[in-house]
Amino acid sequence: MKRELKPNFERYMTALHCEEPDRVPLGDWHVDQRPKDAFMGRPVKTLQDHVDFWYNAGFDYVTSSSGILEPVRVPEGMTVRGEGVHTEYGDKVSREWAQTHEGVLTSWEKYENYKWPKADDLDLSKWDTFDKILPKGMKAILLLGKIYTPAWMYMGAETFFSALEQDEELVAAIINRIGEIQYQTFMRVTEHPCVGAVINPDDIAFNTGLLVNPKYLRKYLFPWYKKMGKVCREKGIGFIFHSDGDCTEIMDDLIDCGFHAFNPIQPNAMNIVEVKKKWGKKLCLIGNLNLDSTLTLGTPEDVRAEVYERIRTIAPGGGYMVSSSNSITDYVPAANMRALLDATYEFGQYPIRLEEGGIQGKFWTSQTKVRKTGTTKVDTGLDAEAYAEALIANDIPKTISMMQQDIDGGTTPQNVVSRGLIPAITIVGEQFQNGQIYIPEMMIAARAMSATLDHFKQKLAGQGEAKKLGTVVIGTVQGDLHDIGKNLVVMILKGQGFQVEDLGVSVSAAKFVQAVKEKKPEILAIGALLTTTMIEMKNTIEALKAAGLREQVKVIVGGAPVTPAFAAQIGADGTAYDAPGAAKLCKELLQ
Ligand code: B1M
Repeated sequence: MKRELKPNFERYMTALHCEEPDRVPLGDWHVDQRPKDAFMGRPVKTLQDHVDFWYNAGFDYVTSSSGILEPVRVPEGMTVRGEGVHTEYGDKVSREWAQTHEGVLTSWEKYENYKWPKADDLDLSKWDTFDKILPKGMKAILLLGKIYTPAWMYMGAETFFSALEQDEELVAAIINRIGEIQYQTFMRVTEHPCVGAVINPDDIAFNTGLLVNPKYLRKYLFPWYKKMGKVCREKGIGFIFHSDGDCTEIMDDLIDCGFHAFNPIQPNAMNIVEVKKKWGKKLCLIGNLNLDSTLTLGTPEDVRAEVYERIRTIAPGGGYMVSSSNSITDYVPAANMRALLDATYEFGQYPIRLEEGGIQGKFWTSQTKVRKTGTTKVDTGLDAEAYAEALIANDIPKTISMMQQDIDGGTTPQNVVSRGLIPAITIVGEQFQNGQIYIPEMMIAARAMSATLDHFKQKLAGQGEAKKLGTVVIGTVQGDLHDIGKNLVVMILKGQGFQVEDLGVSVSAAKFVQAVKEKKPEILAIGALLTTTMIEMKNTIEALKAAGLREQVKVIVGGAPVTPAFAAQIGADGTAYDAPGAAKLCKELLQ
């Protein structure tokens, strides 16, 4: 489709103010290298090349990080490298990401001795260039302001989660240090006349809710956002918040921080129609085009149909921009990206008068998870609820003394575990599923349980080694480096009495097969968080079949994009939506 390219950042600002511009603007904040190159038909390398891409693709802006190097980056030696697979661009896409277990800032001593970057040392010269080279009507959008994400990356996710509950002051100090550096950089860059808006990409949520209790966000994070929001409002520039996942709990806080817009409204985490009803008059919505399915697995016609539907339902009245539900990744086919751009121009002219069912195409509507309520009450003769409370509070001495009392009262150590501690960790899991507690509390409870079991190791061994439920070999598939969820599954499985062999991230089908041969597990648990890597689950099952091992092991698959239909289609024995569900499923499969 031939589109008339007339960038006009006023259009973007009008949408940010929740009003109707001349047409619905495009709103993506990041496009990976491969789709950029494919769109331009040449490598996009220089600053001018990047500007050319954003201009020719039909955006009213170019986005950019602050400098050649980010002010706060994942420190040297803390990254792992993995391969992205199954892009349509042929070659393998290598990615580097922060490790989650152990960071570089894990103690006060390390914090004090760390050589922090200074805003003064940054090379911000590209902003002088933008001032000169941006085409008429275009502005630059600064990508800066994340504080929560670098904080956990510096500490390692697991250290960060436990420190929040156990050394809150250290987390506060790290967040403030990062906040200060980000703020100073933000102040320097926003002096440039080319800056039209700031997007703060700080992921604080996942599919079913916030990663941590919002009380911490309100205490340590939002004051920094608010400071930046005030400056943006005073300068008349846009301020946009990007976080994946379900942010329902803090939407009012975002308005209070001064954000004009919220992105990307992931369809399987938040229902955009509901979000529009509740907050659409105060927050412009940018996003919702399904990266899990339509953009990655659908056809250009499907993408066109989804853009049509989003514009039809969300754009009337203003305050909407079309964008993917994360970013245009390497595994979005070039034709699908083009369909998104073209359809936004085709259907986005105001006033919007699109009929329901106006065009055909298969697209995936919002399927958000409905939270469970309540916890299951089981009378085991021991006070499982009190155990659960002590575990969540990380009160190991209390759990130990409760266990000792129950043993003294005549229950065998084995039975205290099966009737007290295991039901307790099940309650903890249900509280997490209900949204009563967050990841740190669940993780701490799982660790407190293993410390308690450790304490009674000899007594349990005296009765014959505590019988393990079975062995689970687990890992994240090749090309996928997400492991926070998988690590939670490991902890809960261990808490429930499974022997767990964790193969880590980016595990090839061959490595899974080898582990099944060597460890002879009852269950193989395979995780993936990327649509493009889910296919590796199927490949692993096929490899097990080829090695003649499929009948010897039950296979479960899981992770945010995995559905029961997908699990059945690839021949898995089951799937679970979350970590407590995975443990329940493993138990069921062994019966
Ligand atoms: Co990424 N990321 N990420 N990311 N990231 C997602 C997953 C995404 C959904 C965000 C979005 O669309 N808005 C999206 C994937 C979309 C898709 O393909 N369907 C995405 C993308 C696109 C990417 C990159 C491609 C971004 C880019 O480069 N353009 C890139 C890929 C890197 C790679 O793997 N090759 C990338 C990178 C990263 C970070 C490194 C920055 C970081 C990962 C750090 C790490 O894990 N070491 C990260 C994060 C943190 C996320 C989000 C924000 C949060 C994931 C998380 O840790 N959640 C995520 C957004 C989201 O989930 N909505 C997103 C907390 C965790 C407890 O939940 O993992 O869902 P979860 O686990 C749950 C359940 O799923 C279940 O139990 C857990 C809870 O009890 N579960 C299982 C998990 N594994 C299971 C296994 C089972 C059973 C249940 O049985 C085997």
